[in-house]
Amino acid sequence: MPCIFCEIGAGRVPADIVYSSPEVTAFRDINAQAPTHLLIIPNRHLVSIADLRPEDAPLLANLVSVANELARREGIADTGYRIVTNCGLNGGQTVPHLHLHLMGGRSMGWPPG
Ligand code: DGP
Repeated sequence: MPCIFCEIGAGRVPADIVYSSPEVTAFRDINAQAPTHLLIIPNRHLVSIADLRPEDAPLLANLVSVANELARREGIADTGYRIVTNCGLNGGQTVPHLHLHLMGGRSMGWPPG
């Protein structure tokens, strides 16, 4: 089975894409948990944040920078937002391709469930 997020990043599976570059793609989560809920992925397959190596620091910076820019574009920058990445079973990760969740547009609780 091909990786669904690799397929979305490559444009072979449709998604509501809000940002695309050679390195990063962002699209709306199919199961949104907030008025704004975007997923920001590296186009290159990495299973999770645990896969990042020191030389991937520019990629991580790019992912966060895109998330911050999208927060501005979505109009949630001033009210605040959450950037989350789930890692592995206990982290609640269900899609094994590194992704940042960008969520905003409502007040969020802490700790998360
Ligand atoms: P996580 O549980 O952290 O691995 O989050 C995976 C998220 O991906 C989950 O919120 C639902 C979303 N998702 C899963 N499959 C698809 C898909 O095919 N398209 C889109 N847009 N989102 C998906």
